[in-house]
Amino acid sequence: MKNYTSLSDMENLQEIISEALALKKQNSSANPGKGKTLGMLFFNPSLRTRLSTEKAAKLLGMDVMVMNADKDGWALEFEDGAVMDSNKAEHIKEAAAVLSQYCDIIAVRAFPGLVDREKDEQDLVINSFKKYASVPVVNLEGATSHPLQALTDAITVTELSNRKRPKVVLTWAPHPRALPQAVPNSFVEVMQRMDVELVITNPEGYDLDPRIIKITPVIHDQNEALKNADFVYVKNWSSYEHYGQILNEDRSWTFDKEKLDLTNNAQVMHCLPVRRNVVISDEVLDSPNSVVIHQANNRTFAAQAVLKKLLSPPTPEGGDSYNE
Ligand code: AN0
Ligand code: CP
Repeated sequence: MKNYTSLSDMENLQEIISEALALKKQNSSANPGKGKTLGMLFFNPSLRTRLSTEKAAKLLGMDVMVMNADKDGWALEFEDGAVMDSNKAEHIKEAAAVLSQYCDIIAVRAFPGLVDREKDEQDLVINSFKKYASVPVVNLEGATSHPLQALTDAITVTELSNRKRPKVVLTWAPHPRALPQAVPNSFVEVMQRMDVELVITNPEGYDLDPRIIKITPVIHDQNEALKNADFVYVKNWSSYEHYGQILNEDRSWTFDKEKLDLTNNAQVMHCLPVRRNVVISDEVLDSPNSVVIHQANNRTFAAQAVLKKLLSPPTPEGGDSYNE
């Protein structure tokens, strides 16, 4: 594997889920990361991604350097050919090349602006690192995807499912701030690669990118969609159609006990951070149905499996080489 910036970088989902679960059982591992350094750049806040990825790297024997790039780094210019006479002090070309001298893997978090859809879809920060770094790049949540969260979610469903083809419902929930579509996009993409019955439910105007939805059913009646669900993944996102806007804050979409009662005693997932009693009620989050902490724990093993794969020597057949 050359990079992990999108789910499509991961050819064999089942293999990497098994690897992550084996690493989870193992507790410690051989040290494929000894003498190697992971550099993490955060352009936005994080709790889980930052700490679970650092922990994963250390479990593999790696050294870790973390920078809050938005606060501590030079303001970066991403435009090719820019005349840099304003507030941007450093070009991504030098920044990525220099980081590649210090790090064996570079991991980056950079949220979308949620104003200009075409611009966000270029995922400029992650893709520029990919273009100008000479080492593998890992997406720690970019403008349109969060593949490490999605791998975690696939691992969690695999681990906790007690039936052959569980019904998995992704439901929108209200939130006071405009949030990206990255988490639901990646969740849908990864579930489409699993043996599950996936249903998406959201209010009118909140349909995700049709290129992500593909043939997955979208039901605008939440109560209808929740029927017989074995897993419910709750998440807010801002409108894709009316890009970045909050069209409604309808609290009738909050996932509470009444909604849970419509399901097949579903296990309730959320990537966290979650706003209690807006997105999910206290009663549900504090009930045995909530698996959000179990899910957050799995972030470590997802990251460990991905970092391990990126550290493994290129295969002679090519494909996994990252030195071309
Ligand atoms: C972010 C989001 O929805 O993409 C990060 C989630 C992992 N959430 C918030 O900003 C609250
Ligand atoms: N789920 C997740 O990515 O959490 P953080 O934003 O805290 O990293």
